Amino acid sequence: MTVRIGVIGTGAIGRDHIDRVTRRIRGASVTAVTDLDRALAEKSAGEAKVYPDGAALIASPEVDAVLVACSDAAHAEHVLTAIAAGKPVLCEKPLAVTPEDCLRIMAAEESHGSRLVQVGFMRRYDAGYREMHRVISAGDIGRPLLMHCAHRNRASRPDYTTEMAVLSSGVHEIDAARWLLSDEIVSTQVINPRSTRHRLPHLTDPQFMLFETASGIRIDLEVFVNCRYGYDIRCETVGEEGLLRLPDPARPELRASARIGTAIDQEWDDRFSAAFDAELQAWVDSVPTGRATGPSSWDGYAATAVATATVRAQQSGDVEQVNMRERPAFYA
Ligand code: ISE
Repeated sequence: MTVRIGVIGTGAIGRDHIDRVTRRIRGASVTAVTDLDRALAEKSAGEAKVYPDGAALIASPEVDAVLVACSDAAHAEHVLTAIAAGKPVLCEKPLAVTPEDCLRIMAAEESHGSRLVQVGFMRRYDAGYREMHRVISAGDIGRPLLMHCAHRNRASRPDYTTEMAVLSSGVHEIDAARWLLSDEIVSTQVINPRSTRHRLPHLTDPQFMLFETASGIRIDLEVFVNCRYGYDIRCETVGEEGLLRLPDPARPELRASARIGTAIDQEWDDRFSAAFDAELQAWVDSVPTGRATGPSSWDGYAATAVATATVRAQQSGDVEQVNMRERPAFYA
């Protein structure tokens, strides 16, 4: 079976996914695209048909599965429409911008009766993160006590805001930490060091976030989106019996001019290209089975609940509690 995919949103990540499905993913093709900017959709469409909006694309008999890659605020609406149509959906992170919308998605999915939604937390498909997950789950570092993370971007776009450091960037580490530690984050705090002179005046950068999990593990996360030197993602877990560190991507070592060096990725799509491929392939493979396998709506909800509390913490300067529902048996 060739899975016929409809892509909603043809901005940077949408175009990246169209290219990926067209050139590298087995068993799928892009048959439909849409974007608020029709000219942009037409430019990215290739062989695919351009639809006037997300609802028309989802309803099309030429679409088996939906990939939501539009602006964050529109995710929930399209995911709910896809669930109502009984179509599998891969939604870029975040699942929705409010916990309430995530809960609506969970309720709709539960009434449908099986998992239809996969959330685009693609770090879970990165080889280094997967190995960390395996080692922690095997108990090789004993009980985890601490986690140190950093999320660094070379430079932020002019429309990037202080809140986006949590909602758009830090949310990746929030999900990765929950997944690696099999634990939920219960409280959050944000501390701001001196800001870099390489930021725009509206932005607080870098930021230092501190999380605590239900079992008492402490996680610190530096989000620094104008670090200048590259796209650098770090994660280190300290356990009772040992320490585990996310490997840097394998790059050859260059020895020249009396120095030793390796290249540093400059953008997210270089650093996580293989992870995105694996994520998309896993999603496409799951479509004919009728049951999504990757990060679930529950994971999307939990990440948004923590992110929302962290935005509160940015504003209050206090430790904020994360108010989360119990995990429904449906997502066990
Ligand atoms: C962007 O949305 C991403 O997902 C990137 O991985 C992240 O590094 C960047 O800061 C976000 O804005």
